[in-house]
Amino acid sequence: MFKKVLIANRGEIAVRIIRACRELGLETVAVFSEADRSALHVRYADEAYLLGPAPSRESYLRADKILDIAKASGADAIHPGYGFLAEREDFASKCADLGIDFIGPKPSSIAAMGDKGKARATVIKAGVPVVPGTEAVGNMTDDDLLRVAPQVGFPLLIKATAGGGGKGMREVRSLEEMPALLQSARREAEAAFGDGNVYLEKLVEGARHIEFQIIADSHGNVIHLGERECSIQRRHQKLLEEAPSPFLDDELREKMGSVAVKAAQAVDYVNAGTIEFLVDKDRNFYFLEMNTRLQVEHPVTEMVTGVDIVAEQIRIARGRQLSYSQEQVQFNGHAIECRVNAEDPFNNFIPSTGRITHSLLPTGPGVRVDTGVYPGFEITPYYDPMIAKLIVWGETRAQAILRMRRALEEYRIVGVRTNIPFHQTLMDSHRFMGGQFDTRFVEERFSMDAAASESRQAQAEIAAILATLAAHKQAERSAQIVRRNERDTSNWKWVGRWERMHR
Ligand code: MV4
Repeated sequence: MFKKVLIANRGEIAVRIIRACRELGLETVAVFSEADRSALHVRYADEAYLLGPAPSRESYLRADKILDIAKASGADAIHPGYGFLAEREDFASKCADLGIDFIGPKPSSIAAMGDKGKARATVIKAGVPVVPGTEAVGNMTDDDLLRVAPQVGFPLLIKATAGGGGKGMREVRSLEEMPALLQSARREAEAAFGDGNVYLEKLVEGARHIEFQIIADSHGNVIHLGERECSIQRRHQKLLEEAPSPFLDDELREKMGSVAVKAAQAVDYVNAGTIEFLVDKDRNFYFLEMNTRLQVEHPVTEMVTGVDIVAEQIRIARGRQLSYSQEQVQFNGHAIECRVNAEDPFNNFIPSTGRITHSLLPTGPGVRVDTGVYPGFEITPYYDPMIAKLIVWGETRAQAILRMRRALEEYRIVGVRTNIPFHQTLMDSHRFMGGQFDTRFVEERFSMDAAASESRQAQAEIAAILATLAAHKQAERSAQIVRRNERDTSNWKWVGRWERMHR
């Protein structure tokens, strides 16, 4: 059983993983680039080793150097975090070859889900619904694709087999425009992944992006920890996630959750993973892809389930059984995460770099901040612009929104521009408050200008409305301490009895 974990990552997620290791009494080894000499994850770990120059390809993507450091430092496990080497089948196998435990899924599961065409075929066999489209595995020629396109139906999407993140994706409205779009999709996929292979899916319009957290142990136990609503994104970059989704009820949650478990089982999945679904207006849901890693937005699931997902990952990698059965997983309240990025929301979200001179973190009831930066740290252009995740918990969605508004107001970061004003505007948007949004919301229906002109008076009114809504929801809940069907009389009579009993 391993005792020393190398964290093959940087920033907030490296710090998050080191925290879990510390609680479990495990020693930690950090790795860092020349730009990250004074980074928080380096200070926080027991030991730290230089990888190389700032660019990822010369540092955090150097699998060979990371494995050398693991051997030299006596680390007997590696946690890859997200991004970088997290979903590289060859890296996971190399760890195994060297007798180092990879805290993540088996290489074969990474490979099976990494090829999106293969993933589709695999989950279809397991009875998981996918968007209608091509079902053949392997390379299809343009002629093949043009022949089946009318059967799939228009509008459709060309997607890259090696894909993810919307790269190499093209919307096709008619057969006539398809040859040119095939060519540009293949070119983009080839440039991004070194693989120009593509497949087709019918376009699902106005869909929400809802994903399920899975955890699975090496003894065959697989459970889900509910869903995260991830529709608030811009150019395929998520900006806010919440749990539960305001769009699901218990029945649909149970149905999608058991399908998510089936999809994970289809690739013999072990450790933490995520099943992504599209959910259309009529509540039809379709498997999109599986992310075979810990995700950025895992904290919202932790907040509503009480499960420490990173600690579970470590326990699973040590060969232990899951700490929970599906029945033991209870959902409590509502959590929202805002990704705080060093970018200017008033200037087309262009990245902002520089030294953070001052910062004041929000705290207080129901507030969690996961960050990898501190005053004095310099934000460089080499890595992802995300500098912190602000996560809040509330008993209801309305209370969580009120808390997020309060926490965003408390948050001070001086030295770089951040997207905090974007999140503040979002918290005041009626559509967001009402849960009425899909994946097009930020790009098509949201504007920073409209909000900038809104008066403070209007903002105060919104706060009052939300507070009333939160209070109402709470009153409603206290009137429903006994479940609806188990009660033999009306809510009002029941509340009367309850009050008499407690006089
Ligand atoms: C889709 C879709 C509509 N119909 N597939 C975008 C990235 C990739 N992971 C899958 N994506 C989509 N696939 C069908 N058949 C719409 C999207 C999509 C999307 C999905 C999730 C989150 C944000 C999105 C934004 C635009 C489009």
